[in-house]
Amino acid sequence: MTTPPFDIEAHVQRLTQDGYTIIEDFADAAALHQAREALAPHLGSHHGRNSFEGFATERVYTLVARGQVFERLTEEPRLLALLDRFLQPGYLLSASQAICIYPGEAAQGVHYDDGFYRQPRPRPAISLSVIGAIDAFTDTNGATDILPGSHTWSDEKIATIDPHEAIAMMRPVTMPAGGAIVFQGTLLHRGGANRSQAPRLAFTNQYCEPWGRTQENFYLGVPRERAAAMSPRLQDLLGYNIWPPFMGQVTGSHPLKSLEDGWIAPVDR
Ligand SMILES: O=C(O)CCC(=O)C(=O)O
Repeated sequence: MTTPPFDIEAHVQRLTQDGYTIIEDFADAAALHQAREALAPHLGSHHGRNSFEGFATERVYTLVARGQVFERLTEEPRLLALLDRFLQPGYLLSASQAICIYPGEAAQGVHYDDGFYRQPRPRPAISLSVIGAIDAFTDTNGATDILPGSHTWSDEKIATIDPHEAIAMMRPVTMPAGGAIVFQGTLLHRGGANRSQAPRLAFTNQYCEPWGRTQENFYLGVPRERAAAMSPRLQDLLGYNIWPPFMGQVTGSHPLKSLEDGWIAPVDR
């Protein structure tokens, strides 16, 4: 079976109009297998600490540093080509995690991913998110629920809409294993309730404008040797670059210098 060519303009149009788009063949079977293997040691030991993380949900943070498969998924060329159309050059990886929603989990609170930047809406998204299905997303297993078109809503509309009406407008993103939804940081959504008998495993990354503070502090979370071994594009996404004229400098130097062998912070000399 041949895969249809990637129609970037159609994806850009859907992201612009509806606030989301789906790449059905985002990860192939080999990548899914590698993702499961890489995640296995980290799953089965803990649950979320609050209703947002999900009491019957397991999250594995700093995913980008937990296996080469996640490095590849983080810099997937079609995804980056889409992000290039919405975020300024130099955009950053803001969050990277696996989310396993177990049977019995309730639906998450409705939210939008760039809400913590606290800038008035309507406005362009400050981040974009990708959620990839390692298990197929079905009507019952906790598929992400989205509210199409809500990326354009004002603060007032979000504050005043009847919550029942908003929830009635939501729809689950059903997609095969390997599919991924890409959506604007302004789109209302939630992790769905898992009413099935099996877990729902997904990976998700968020990418933010180059001037924004990232959710995860990857300088501390990703070991320096691991960051040094990553591709230049990933190093850039992790913040090892300058956003002109000098955001991101390290004691007056380019941050990539800090990944060189034997580098010691000059403050100690
Ligand atoms: O797991 C999901 O489907 C969505 C999770 C989510 O939106 C979040 O944690 O911010």
